[in-house]
Amino acid sequence: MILPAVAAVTLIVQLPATSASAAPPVGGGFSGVAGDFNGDGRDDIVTFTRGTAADVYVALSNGSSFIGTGWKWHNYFAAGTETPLVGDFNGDGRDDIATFTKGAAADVYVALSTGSSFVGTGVKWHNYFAAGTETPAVGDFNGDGRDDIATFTRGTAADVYVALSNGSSFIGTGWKWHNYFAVGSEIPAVGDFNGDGRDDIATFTRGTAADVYVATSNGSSFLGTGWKWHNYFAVGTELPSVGDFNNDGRDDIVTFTRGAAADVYVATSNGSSFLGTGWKWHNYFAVGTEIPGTGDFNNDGRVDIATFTRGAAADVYVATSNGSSFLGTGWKWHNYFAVGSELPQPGILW
Ligand SMILES: [Ca+2]
Ligand SMILES: [Ca+2]
Ligand SMILES: [Ca+2]
Ligand SMILES: [Ca+2]
Repeated sequence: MILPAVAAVTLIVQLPATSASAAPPVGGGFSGVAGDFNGDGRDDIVTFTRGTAADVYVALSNGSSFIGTGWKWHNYFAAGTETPLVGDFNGDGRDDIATFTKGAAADVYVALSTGSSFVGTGVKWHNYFAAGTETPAVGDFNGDGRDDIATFTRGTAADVYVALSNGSSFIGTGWKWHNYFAVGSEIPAVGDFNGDGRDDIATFTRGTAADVYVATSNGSSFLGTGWKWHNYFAVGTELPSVGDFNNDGRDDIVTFTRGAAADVYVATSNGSSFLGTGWKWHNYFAVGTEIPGTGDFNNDGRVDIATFTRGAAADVYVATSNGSSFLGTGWKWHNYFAVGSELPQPGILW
């Protein structure tokens, strides 16, 4: 048991920051939305080593920093190249973790948070969901307080399937909630964009068109085809995500240019479209190939942003929302978390 763990740790430490960040991340996508693992209202951070060690570490927010180094909450979850995601699957107010094997098996496992660890090894919540190279996602699509799972086939089929949580498993196989959404290599995301308590879906075309479409949940399907909520957002290869940045109950969208500019733009939802073009909320955040994400880390109701340098430095920075911009440059909330090429959440990874 010790040998693989030691070998994996050694490999991670030896990876230089540049090559670690440049490595292809997941192949399937990470939403970039944080979880509150101890249920105190402040969003926390988690990192998955994957590989043979498959360790899961958590650091908890105290409102001004993430505390805990080497706090292992699970010692075997999301092995190999599985895709781990975060959500409150049993609706107890503490966010849990799920992992999707994808491929031919397409199994989905969940480990539930106790507030200080994730319990359960090999607890299968679905035995055929997000097959092949589909993109899984998490959200409460029927608004019952338990997070459910969705999967986007993308490509030419562009189907979207949902399986609903009953608190101990995900129910439904082949429940198609939309038959043409997130086409080709578009980037899908989940959020409650109209503020009715049910999570909806968005898709970002990126590139030169940079269109953003939304389909809203009615509790049993996603409505709307070609409903364009923004016509120029997340241009080129920018990384988009979602969050309620102004705390009006409707989820908004954010995009990170990264690179040398490292600009962060937001467009806010009015319930039927995203408003604002070129509204820069931060002018230097998530530099180069850092991994950004969103979460309400100080529990003031406004969703903030975080960025992970990974590599050998493994620093984590946060900028907090004041409702119209993100405040803080160089506010380091953790100095050693998500080392090498580990997969942190919140983290937008494509
Ligand atoms: Ca639900
Ligand atoms: Ca909704
Ligand atoms: Ca909002
Ligand atoms: Ca906040």
